[in-house]
Amino acid sequence: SNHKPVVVVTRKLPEPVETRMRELFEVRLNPDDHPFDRAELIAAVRDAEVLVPTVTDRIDAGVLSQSGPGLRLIANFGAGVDHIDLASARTRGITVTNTPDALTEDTADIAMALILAVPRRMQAGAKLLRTGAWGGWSPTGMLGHRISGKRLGVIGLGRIGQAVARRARAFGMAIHYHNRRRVAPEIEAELGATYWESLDQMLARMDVVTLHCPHTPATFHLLSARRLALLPRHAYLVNCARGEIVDEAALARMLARGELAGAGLDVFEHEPSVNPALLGLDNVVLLPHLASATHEGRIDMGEAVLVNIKTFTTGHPPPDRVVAAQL
Ligand code: 8YV
Repeated sequence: SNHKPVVVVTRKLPEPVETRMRELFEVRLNPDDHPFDRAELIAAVRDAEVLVPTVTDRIDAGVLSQSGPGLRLIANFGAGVDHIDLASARTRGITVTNTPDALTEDTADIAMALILAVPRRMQAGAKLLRTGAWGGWSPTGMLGHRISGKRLGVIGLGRIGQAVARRARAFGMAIHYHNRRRVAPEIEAELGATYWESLDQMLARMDVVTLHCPHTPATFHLLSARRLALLPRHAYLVNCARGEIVDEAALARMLARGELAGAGLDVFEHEPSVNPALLGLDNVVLLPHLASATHEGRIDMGEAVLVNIKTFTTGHPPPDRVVAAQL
């Protein structure tokens, strides 16, 4: 048929992605890239047959309750879908897809960069230099900690977790992991990875811990104050997943008191605000949710969204289904 599905895109996407979308669909874009407020989101779910949201759109049950009968697909631009009420989408027969493969390597690169930057004190060193306080090289100046030979605990050994583990192994780290389920023996063998069924027991033995699980009701504050306290004082924490997985206030308190050695954070519990107690610390590297932010990655993400929409709207199951509703 000639019917072009009405696709509402909540944020400005890279030019080539928008051009391709315009060719294929009846598309409503957001040219000035302002984040939609609740009223705009409700208008979007009322009008759209396909909604393309991002992490900044809270598609909760209340918003979905206003959706029109035409809304059949939410094709998320991004991997994490914690901003979408999946149960409510399922109940309403709305399929949800994401873009899991497009950002794996870029996100793993930033996690690895933080695993290097924090123990090697790059933030403190850069500050020393830029404030004119650097007095020159000294045998005891700017000492950090070696990462090779140390233990990395990966929480969530999925696509991104495995890509980080592969990198860390190349840097000489020993890979440990906690996951809902043990991964395939070939993957454990390739990574030389040790499985810990007990997260608590793993935490107590790690030098660096990196988070790569999704944010779900089961992982909210997975690293609670109690669990953070299980980490050795010399341990570092890296989070490129979701801020909500860590009790950010407890983490900030512990870092300030020297109860943890440092942290590298690309995500925060209440983005875009960041716990003020973190801002003054030299033992943390704070990044503005940029782990997937490459020109190439955004094109790949757009491509994945297009494939999911095209497949779905031509009557086939899309490749990246998170919620598979009846077609
Ligand atoms: C994405 C992210 O760019 O994919 C994710 O889960 O957190 C980001 O890096 C964002 O989701 C876009 O919606």
